[in-house]
Amino acid sequence: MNRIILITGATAGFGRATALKFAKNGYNVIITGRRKERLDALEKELSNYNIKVLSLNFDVRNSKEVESAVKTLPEEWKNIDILVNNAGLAVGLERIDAGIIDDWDRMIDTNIKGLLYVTRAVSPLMVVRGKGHIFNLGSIAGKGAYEGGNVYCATKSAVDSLTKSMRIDLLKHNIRVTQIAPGMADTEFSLVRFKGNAEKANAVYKGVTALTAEDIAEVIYFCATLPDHVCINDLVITPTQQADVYFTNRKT
Ligand code: NDP
Ligand code: 8X3
Repeated sequence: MNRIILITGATAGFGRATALKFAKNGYNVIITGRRKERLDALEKELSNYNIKVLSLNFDVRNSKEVESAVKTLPEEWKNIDILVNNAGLAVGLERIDAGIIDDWDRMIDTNIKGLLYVTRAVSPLMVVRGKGHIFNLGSIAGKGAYEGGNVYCATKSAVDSLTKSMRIDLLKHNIRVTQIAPGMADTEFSLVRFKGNAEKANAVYKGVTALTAEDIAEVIYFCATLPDHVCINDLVITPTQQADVYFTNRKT
């Protein structure tokens, strides 16, 4: 059996591009997400690459669903080499005094608790084998706060911190843990953040050549295919026109 990668949030953006990148390079791929029709379409597309594909349809916020999906994996699929904790979202950009509690809950439950549930289910499978590589999708939002980013930034700071502790906890088991912390990337991220308002979403990328999902997939593939003794701990990547969460050089 080829090497196996499990990607959360493979129905769009970084997750989808990562599934394609690894499939093209001979990995068997476990794709996960909530939108079943997208999983089905991607499964079909990935099957063109002479690899095996398995779809798992679950919500990372549901610990029971996550646990059961991983527990009931066919034996040969339990040898997961790479886990990409990618599923996540920002919802809203309200200042703290006007924040919408349901939006806060969605971000905390998905970006922090969901990542923990998936890691709790998958990491013991790596521990048993004494090898593995876990990627966590952080963000430059976890490195610096911005107006209205409050809870989203806090969830990504949590990912930053969890990545460090996961690397320590899993050290003696020979498991690599890498945070990828992107800046502005043109995916469905802003459409989700602005609840389907395309005008607001497009404005985020105005005058900037943003990162693409394929750029991030390329970086994940690079980190994953370095020699086994090399672990990239933390990789911050922005468009050339963006220095950090505050400074962006927009062309008008
Ligand atoms: P997209 O919106 O394009 O994709 C998000 C993916 O996450 C989708 O596949 C979605 O699948 C999945 N997802 C969301 N919520 C859940 C859930 N509850 N259960 C299971 N899957 C879920 O966004 P990106 O690809 O841009 O974002 C991926 C990650 O990268 C996120 O963690 C994001 O915070 C982070 N990031 C994004 C940046 C950007 O500018 N785009 C920059 C820095 C970090 P489905 O809806 O089918 O469940
Ligand atoms: C997404 C990047 O700067 O829009 O995590 O929060 S940012």
